[in-house]
Amino acid sequence: PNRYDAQRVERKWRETWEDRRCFEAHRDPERPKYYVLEMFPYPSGRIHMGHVRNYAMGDVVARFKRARGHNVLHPMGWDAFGLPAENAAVERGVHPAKWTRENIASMREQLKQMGLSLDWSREFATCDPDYYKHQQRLFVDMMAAGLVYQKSSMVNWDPVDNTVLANEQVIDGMGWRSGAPVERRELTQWFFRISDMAEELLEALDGLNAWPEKVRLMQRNWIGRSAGMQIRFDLAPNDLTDVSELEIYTTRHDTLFGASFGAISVDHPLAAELKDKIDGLSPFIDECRRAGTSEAAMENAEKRGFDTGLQLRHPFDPDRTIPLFVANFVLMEYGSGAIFGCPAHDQRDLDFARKYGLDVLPVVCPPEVAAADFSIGSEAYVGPGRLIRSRFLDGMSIEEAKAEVARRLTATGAGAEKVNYRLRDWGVSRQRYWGCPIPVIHCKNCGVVPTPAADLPVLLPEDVTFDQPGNPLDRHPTWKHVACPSCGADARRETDTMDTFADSSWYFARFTAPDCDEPTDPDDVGYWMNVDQYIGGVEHAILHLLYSRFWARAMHRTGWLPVRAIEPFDALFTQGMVCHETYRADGKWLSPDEIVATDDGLVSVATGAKVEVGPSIKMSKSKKNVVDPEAIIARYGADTARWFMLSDSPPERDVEWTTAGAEAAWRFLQKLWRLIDGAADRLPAPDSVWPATLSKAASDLRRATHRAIADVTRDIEGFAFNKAVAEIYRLANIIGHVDPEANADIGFALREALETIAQLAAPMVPHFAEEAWERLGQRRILTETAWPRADLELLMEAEITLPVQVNGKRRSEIRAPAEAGREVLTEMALTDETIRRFLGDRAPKKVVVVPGRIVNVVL
Ligand code: ANZ
Ligand code: ZN
Repeated sequence: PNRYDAQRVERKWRETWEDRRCFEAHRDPERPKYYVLEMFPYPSGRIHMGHVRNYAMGDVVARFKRARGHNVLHPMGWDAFGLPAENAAVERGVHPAKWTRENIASMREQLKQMGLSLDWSREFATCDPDYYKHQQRLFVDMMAAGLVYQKSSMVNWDPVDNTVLANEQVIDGMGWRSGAPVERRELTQWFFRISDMAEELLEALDGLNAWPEKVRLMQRNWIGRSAGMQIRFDLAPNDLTDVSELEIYTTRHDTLFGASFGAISVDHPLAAELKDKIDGLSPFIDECRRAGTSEAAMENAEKRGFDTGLQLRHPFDPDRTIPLFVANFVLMEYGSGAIFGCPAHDQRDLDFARKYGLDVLPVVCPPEVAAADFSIGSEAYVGPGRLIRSRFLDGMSIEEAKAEVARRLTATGAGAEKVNYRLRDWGVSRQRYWGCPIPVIHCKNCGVVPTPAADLPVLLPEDVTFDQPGNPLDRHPTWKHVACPSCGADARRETDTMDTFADSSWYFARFTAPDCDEPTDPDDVGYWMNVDQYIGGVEHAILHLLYSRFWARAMHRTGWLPVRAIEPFDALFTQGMVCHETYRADGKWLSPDEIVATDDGLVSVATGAKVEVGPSIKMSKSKKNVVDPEAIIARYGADTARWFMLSDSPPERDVEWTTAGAEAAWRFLQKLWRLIDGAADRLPAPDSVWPATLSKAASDLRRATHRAIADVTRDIEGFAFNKAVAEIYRLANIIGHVDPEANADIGFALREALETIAQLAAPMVPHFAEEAWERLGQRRILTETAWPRADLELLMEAEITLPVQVNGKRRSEIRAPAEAGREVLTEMALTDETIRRFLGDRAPKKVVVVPGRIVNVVL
């Protein structure tokens, strides 16, 4: 018998597919289109097991849909701009373009080894001028549509390197290279007006039924709609400022009588005005700013305030005043950058009040508690209840009190109901080289002038240096000096580049016509969009998907996407992670190939020290628990890697990579090959005419085959790839027990079973399946063959109805496979709804089964 040689077979079929251009997509109005996309990779240099899992899943879908008659688009590209390339330039002196191109070249080779049914003719990288040119065009169009603007905002500033840092370059508040404490600085930056679409982006989530509920929830929380009030507080006269009132935002206006202080953000205009007039305020503000700009940094920082000495008047009681603080926990970008604090009903306010000795005035009393007995200790009360100590609100529920406060304040003009969103506008300016240049020109006469479409792309210059900190574009000797397109005067190019999230916010649309000389082609984008199935990691559940949804809308408004493509991704699947055990010896992490099994257990290859085995966690370089896909493919072939990835756990859950599992997958393919290879020469020729009647053995096999077709089809459609794999194992097992000599007609059923198993396994192990198909004498390649159809009649016959009795009386009936044995029938009878209800918690004494006839439960 021929041993199955994965390396040879896989190379052969990849070449065949490539020669026949099997996976190049073309518009075809005759067939239903299907666009399947996996999140494109960042070209870090090597593919990892997470990629293997992601792309194997996408490939199952693509191959399955193709076999089912869909016109499939399944493209691949590279999310190629970004910081690591620049870091490589700084650290190793290699140009970001060269580093990126080389990484792409090696990762492309690795991906090709996986035998993915990708349309490589559509490949692009986001750093291709031919891609970012169109991104610049979209930016300019978005500017014209009012979706882009400039404003001054805070950035992370490294005071030693004199450079702006991305959030990921700030580690525990320190600059990643300098180690110096990072400061917040104001800088003029570009923004996308995503907050304008907050309501739309929120509402449309309801329609995305084929998205995981948890992702929709994360998006909802990120958008963070909150309905509250904007309320005016007057400032008591003072000699520090002429400002006479302050707008605050609250979602708990019911607690207004519990207010015991007011607070403004350190970035509030009033704080800026008071800064140099009050001793100690300026250093306080500087210190707060040093804590970093990220929301998380502000959330986690200790709550601190500075008493300005100013007083706010209570809106319902001008004689009552509360102190005004400048506080580090009030964000300028949310609401109005000013709050009133109600310590009794907000934990943060309570901590603050305890720290600064402020009043704690409970105004919402929990149900079943007497107002007189109610007091606040170290925990704020945030539950439901009735209003107390609140004059005209007393006795009302929270909702009633909110309505009453809203009514009164609106009537006097002191307040207005307001919806706020947590979602802020998207700052896209990066003071970096390796990104898409923002295509605008600053002219002293004309202001900001967009680069005319005819002058695009604004190319990144190649001759840049990384020997000093800061933005290489900014210090380039000539690049930024241009003539104003509008008046011809000497002008300056924008030296900021776009956040790389912009690059990945519309690539899916570009794949529909990657060579078009405009951003999209109406026919192509109209035919292919939306993406029918998007697959990727849950780590992109918020920003990437939200930004893509925003761009889709922006592209629609600017005419680059047809109406029905406003939501870019019809269905979304988020796969789990790939995990592996961790190993430690001599106090160091060891990789799986630095250890070896001995009689005394696992030891370190280098030192012989005993290895401690840790839990299975996400593969990561820092824990060294990574397995290199290239090594696995070289050893077992791509099919084995794919099969194991798909077989072990449900796709949405984490999977643990083990050597034993990979070997088992390999052995299964070997065994299946022996079955096919051993039988192939003894089977009736393909397409021979079946005998008129079949023996029992042959019909049983047929039934198992068609059951497998029905089940695998259902499982792939439902993203239950592990179950599909299990069905294939089961069918293989049945085939393995068939005696080819049993009957004259068994060969027909056996041929059908073997052909079917090749077809069903093809989405997962495509090279193997092609080889098996060919070995079975088929001339047409499997990739160009339609998916098998289950003969429903065969399956119907296969099910019978059995009566179920309890103590001899008929109580219910079950539908069961005709061949079901005692165990299966017992279980089915006892789990039948009617019988379960009938039995209650009485345990049956015994169950009498006559297979094919009846089940009797004896109590
Ligand atoms: C008074 C109050 C009393 C509040 C109470 C809460 C509980 P969401 O739901 O997220 O919108 N707030 C308003 N603007 C803020 C800002 N710029 N920075 C920090 N906090 C701000 O949160 C709204 C609540 O967060 C508002 O309601 C306000 O505090 C605070 F018992 O007002 B509340
Ligand atoms: Zn000009």
